Amino acid sequence: MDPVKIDTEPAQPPAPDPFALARTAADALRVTTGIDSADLALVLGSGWKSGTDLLGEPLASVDLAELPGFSAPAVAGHGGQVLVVRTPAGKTALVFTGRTHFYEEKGVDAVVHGVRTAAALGVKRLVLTNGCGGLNPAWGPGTTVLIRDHINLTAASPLHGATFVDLTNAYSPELIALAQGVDPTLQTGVYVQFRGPHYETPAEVRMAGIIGGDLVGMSTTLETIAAREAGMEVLGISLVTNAAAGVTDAPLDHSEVIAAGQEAAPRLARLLADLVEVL
Ligand code: 8IG
Repeated sequence: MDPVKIDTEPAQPPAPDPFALARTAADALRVTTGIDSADLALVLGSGWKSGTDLLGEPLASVDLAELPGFSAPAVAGHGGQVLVVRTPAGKTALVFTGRTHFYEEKGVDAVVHGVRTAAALGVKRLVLTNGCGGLNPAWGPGTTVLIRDHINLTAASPLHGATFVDLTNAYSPELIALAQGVDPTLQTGVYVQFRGPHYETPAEVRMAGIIGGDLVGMSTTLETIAAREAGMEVLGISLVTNAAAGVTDAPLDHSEVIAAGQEAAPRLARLLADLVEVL
């Protein structure tokens, strides 16, 4: 008997190499902005958009959606440009006013595409900011905390194949010291990334504390891993926009997050401006 013929699906096109895609995006940025390379990159998370205000001389602004491999932001209150800024210290900084989150289900390569694009432009120092929930009741909404280490609970990695990247000093002790030189009141904490987009249950927040976490959020750790693979130094800064679930009796809502960011805005802009002067 003849073997049964099965109508097979057409073969999937090969997945694009994420590093090649980042080089393409870097080239597009060179063409549209006129820069050849950059020294620093900043990623502005929830509440941090005012961080562009005092950084230096704006040279260019490009919608991320117009660059290869990027897409428009998914969340109200999240931005979607990359700015090129000349800092007072004469450095060229890329400022991403939005990011792709893991919960958007575009894949981990999409989450770290901005980091890889920055690396392709020669960036050596990366500042990752976020808005997050705080476990420490003393860290009320508006508190900024330097990330000293992370726990990645997404069960995902941006690395492909047997790429064994050391994360011992994932958050540069040298950059933490520089930041504390700018603001000696800055404390450090361990950031725990959950997948989201739901906030945690109180039991999950208690677990995060038991395993060593101080902050809970939905970003940053995958970007840090990709940055370390690329050899960049990372400074992570969290804005506590809300007490994590169960830390107080109050329920969480997104408008509270936005309000905390607006209230903290001038202080965050000052902090980032002071930071880029020493980075
Ligand atoms: I802003 O409480 C912000 N982002 N996972 N939990 C998590 N992410 C957050 C939170 C929070 N607040």
